[in-house]
Order: sequence, then structure tokens, then C-alpha cells
Amino acid sequence: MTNFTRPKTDTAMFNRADFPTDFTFGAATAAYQIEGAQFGGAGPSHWDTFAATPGNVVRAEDGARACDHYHRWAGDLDLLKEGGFDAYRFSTSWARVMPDGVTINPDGLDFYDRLVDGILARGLAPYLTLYHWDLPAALADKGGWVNRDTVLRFADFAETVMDRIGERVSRTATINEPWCVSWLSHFEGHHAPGLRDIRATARAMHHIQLAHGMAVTRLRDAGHDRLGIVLNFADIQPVAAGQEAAAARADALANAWFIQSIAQGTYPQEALDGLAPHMPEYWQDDMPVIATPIDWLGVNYYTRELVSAQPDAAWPAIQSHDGPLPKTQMGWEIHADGLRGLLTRMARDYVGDLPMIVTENGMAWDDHIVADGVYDTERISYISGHLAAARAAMEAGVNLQGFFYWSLLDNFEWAFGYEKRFGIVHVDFETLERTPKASFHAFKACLRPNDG
Ligand code: IFM
Repeated sequence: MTNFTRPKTDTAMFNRADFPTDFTFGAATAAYQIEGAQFGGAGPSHWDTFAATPGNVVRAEDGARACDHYHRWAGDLDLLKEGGFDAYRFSTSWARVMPDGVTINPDGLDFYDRLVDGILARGLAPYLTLYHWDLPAALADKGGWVNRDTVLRFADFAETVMDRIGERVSRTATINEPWCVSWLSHFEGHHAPGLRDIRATARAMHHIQLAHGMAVTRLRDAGHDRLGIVLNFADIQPVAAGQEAAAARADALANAWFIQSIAQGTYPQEALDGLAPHMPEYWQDDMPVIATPIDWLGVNYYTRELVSAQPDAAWPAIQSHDGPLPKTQMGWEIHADGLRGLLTRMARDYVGDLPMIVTENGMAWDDHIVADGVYDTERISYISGHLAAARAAMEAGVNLQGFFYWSLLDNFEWAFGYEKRFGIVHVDFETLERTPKASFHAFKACLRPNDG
């Protein structure tokens, strides 16, 4: 590697003493991205189908083996412990627990049972996400999230998982990033099932919210608590004066649809303007279920988005613009203050004093691999900046209770395959060897300052 100056690995990213003593620091992963989908009696998910379709994923990669976490989970949990983290956020694969979407695979439930025990045995707090996108293919065949029946099947799945591990997890999120499950996957076609259909989009956007609400209701009735959801937010801004209406429309579709329906029981009018004709019949009757009270809100934040109207295009007629700020390997602008702004907006406009957790924040980077380690100075400064923004939000009164870095491991980054690396631990996808990066050591220096 030329032109490379090796940075210090113990750079202070933050001072733990600046955060409340019970503030939770963790790292996050998701089942399909790390476990390996072919093991333990798991059924196919719609991500296997999507990835097997030429043109959908870079280099036609898939999650069949991924990081082989299914067999290497103990070592991965040891890494979290060694890094001094307080908690681990993971997800349960629906297709592993119920290969056809309804019938229980005992080996699948046993796997998560062992995993949770392993997390607890290391003194870490388990943060569960029930659904992080691996819909069983059998349910996708019946229409997936476009079909209202999937909502009921999801509630059954949620209850099955929680009956087994719910009492041992610290917090449970129903669904990860419903915007990705619905808009990105049914309108933009970038994720499974790869549709570009506004009617399917409207239905998926409603059903995913209903699935969340129905699962919370069922779980609450079964005696579970500490229930929430993980929403992804972008800091959407008009690219220039005069583009405020386009920005409001984009914000309604990407942000407000998901939080307003939960916090206030309504969808934003700017989104309904285009979606209402395509919504399922009697959708209004579902709004009280969607607005079932939650105990905490997970916030995923990565970047901002500059938008304008797109003249002559069909609704929503919005286009995104390249911004001037430095970008990550994903091409996403680095804009830490957007996190402060979104957290304060959530508290002010939607959730008040409800506990919030940053459930994902991180960057993909083309890390410097040299003989004695993997160096990712840029990631260290990304994390420092976003933690400073999180602190600023807390100083402004936001009840933020934790921060999870995305991700513990380099992993299957969906349509980008294994090309984009978000991990604080490097994974060699040939040998599956794990190498903690400089950012991992920097976390460790901040989280375990006396550890040497
Ligand atoms: O890898 C994803 C994750 O699955 C969901 N949130 C965003 C991450 C980075 O794109």
C-alpha cells in the first residue's frame, strides 16, 4: 500500500464519562448478512431468490455462507466482549425459525436460544430484532408484504420467537427499517422482491406498519415488554431554495410515514396524495393497531439527502442530488449533525421523552489492509463525529439511551454483495478469518480504558 500513513489505533473517539453510566454501547448485525442461510434446516428466503436472479446483486453474490456466523457465533461474541461493548444487536431469521413461514424448525429456535445464552454468558445485553428482511420464500410466493395475510403470519412468528427467548432479551424491535422493506423493495426495486409497482408499494407500506402494530399487540398480550421498532431516517433537505415542497414530499415518504403512523395514528398527507388510490380497502381501520404504544424507538442514521422536484416525472416526481460533503464507500455524504437534528426532531414532534436508541450508525470504507492490521482512520472519525452529535442531542434534552455501531463484521451488504465493508472487524471472505480493525481497537480504548 503506497501513500499510507499508519494511524494510531487507540485514537480516543469519545470519552465514556461524557455519557450516563447506564448508556449502552453496542454493535449490530443481521441474520441474513452474517449467519449463512444454508445451515440448520433454514428454508429459502426471498433474498435467496432475489440474489439468484442475474443483475440484482453485485457479482451475483448471496448470503448462502456469508460470515458463517451460524458456526462461528461464539468467537464473534468473544470479540464483542473483548471490545468492551455492553450489548449486541442481532436479528432472528424467519426462514430459519419457520422454513415455510409457518412450521417451526426446532433447530432454528435452538440456535437463537444458544445465541442468547452465549450473549448473556459474556455479560452482554441481547437486543433482538425479529425481522431484518429474510421473508420465507413460501410467503413471498403468496405475495409477501403485499398480501395482508403475511401480517398475521408475522405476528405468529414474533410470538413463537418471543415465547422462547423474549424473557432473556433486553429490548425487542419488531421490524428493521420498514422503509427498506416497502419503498426500496417495491417502488425502487433495489431489494427483494425487486418490484417497481406503486400499488404493491402502497400495500407493503401499510402492511409492514400493521405487522409491527399487530406484533406489539400480540406480544404485549402474551406478557412481553420492552418492545419497539427500528426506523431508518435520512436528513432530507431541499437542494436549493424553492424545492421545499419536493423535500416535504420526500420526507413524508421516507421518514414521516413510518413514525407519524406509530406516534399519531395517521399517515402524512403529502404521501397519501400519491398512495391513497392504491391503498388496501379499509386501511383507516388499522391505524389504531399501528399506533399501539411502544416502549422505545430505534433510530438508524447514516446520511443526508438533497432533493428537488423532477419536472415531467410521475408522482412523487423527486430526484436526489450529489452533495458537496465527503462521502463514504456507499457514496453517502458524511453529515453527523443530521443525527442531532433527527433525534431532536423525533423527540419534539413525535415521541417526547420515550427512550431512543441509535440502533445503527456506521460507514462503509475501503480499509487499508497491511501486514500488521487493518486501518480505518476515516471510520474512527465518522464514529467520533456521530457520537458527538448524539451527545449534543442529549444535551438538548433527548432521552437517548444507547448507540450501536453498524456493523460488528464486514458482511453481505444486500444488493452490493460483499463489496462494501461496514465492519469494525474485517472478514476475509475466502478464509473467513476475522481481524479487528483500528476502529475496533479505538472503541476498546474508550470502552475499556483500563484494559491496557
Ligand atoms: O447493511 C444495512 C442494514 O442491513 C440495514 N441498515 C443499513 C445498513 C447499511 O446499508
